[in-house]
Amino acid sequence: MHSVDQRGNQRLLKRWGAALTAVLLLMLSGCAGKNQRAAEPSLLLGFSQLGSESSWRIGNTRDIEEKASEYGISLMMENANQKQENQIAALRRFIAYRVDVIAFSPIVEEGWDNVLKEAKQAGIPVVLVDRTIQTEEEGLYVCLIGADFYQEGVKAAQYLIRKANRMGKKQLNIVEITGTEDSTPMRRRHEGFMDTIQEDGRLNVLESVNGDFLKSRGAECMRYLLDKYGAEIDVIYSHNDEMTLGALPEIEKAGFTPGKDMVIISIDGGQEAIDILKEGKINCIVECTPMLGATLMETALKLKAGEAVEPLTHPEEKMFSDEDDLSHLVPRGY
Ligand code: GYE
Repeated sequence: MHSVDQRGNQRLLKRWGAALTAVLLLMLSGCAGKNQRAAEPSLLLGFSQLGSESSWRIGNTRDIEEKASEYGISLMMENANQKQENQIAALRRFIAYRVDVIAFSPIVEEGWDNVLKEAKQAGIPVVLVDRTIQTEEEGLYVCLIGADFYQEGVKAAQYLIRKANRMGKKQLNIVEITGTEDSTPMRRRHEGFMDTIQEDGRLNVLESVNGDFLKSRGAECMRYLLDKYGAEIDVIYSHNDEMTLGALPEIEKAGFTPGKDMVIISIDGGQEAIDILKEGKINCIVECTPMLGATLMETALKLKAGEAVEPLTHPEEKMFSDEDDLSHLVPRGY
């Protein structure tokens, strides 16, 4: 026989026990859910990065890695160290691995048909990031997420026309240091610039040389141009910050003040170049943002779900120059 008190205590214990079991079960099921999610990510994305040639590229790689983890996407990232053959090999590994979506930043525009046909046969959608490609066959990739490089060239030229007006000169001699041969940004930044300055009789291009988007090559190109043209050079149009950063010390070593004796125009807008723009040694930087990761992840998720995606996405881009108040610029993040 139990007393009334004893029965009451037992009932209380039972109730607490049940509550405790429920809480434990809930916690366990929560853990299982999490483990399950970690073991089975929503999507496997293979991304072939072209290299590590610039702070733009390093910022782009970091952004894609960060956004993949934010979106719960499992990322296979491969770096091709500036070689197309390494990128093709990476794409083949992604196909063999049967990833859900392939994305890559093509180093050059031509030469992708075969490997992309293999991806198509395997039923794996391909997204181009940053640069585009030329193919003989249509439908070898789904979409492109990247900047409007032609417009970047136009903006650089429009700045120069305004600068020429302010300088009041009859003629300005330009040297151009271009990016990687046969790459989209090299081709379009050149075309946009040339098409725009064509309308202005004062602007004269002395020579275009190839700097491969590299700082060391930017310095080499600048030494060559200074040897050949010296004080004749009024303007340097460089296709990226890295080459600009290589060229500036050479200009100074040759006895000229960049930003004053020579107008310096660059593209990208990484922190180091922006700081030099603020010092006055660069006159204008056309922004090219490497932050393409979020759009890539959203696109990949849509493709996995069988939804339609935008065939072309250009990020919004600004310009920074000696025409602006740059004191409130937030840190660039690359
Ligand atoms: O401007 C340059 C990088 O393709 C937009 O490649 C990219 C370019 C960028 O190496 O710095």
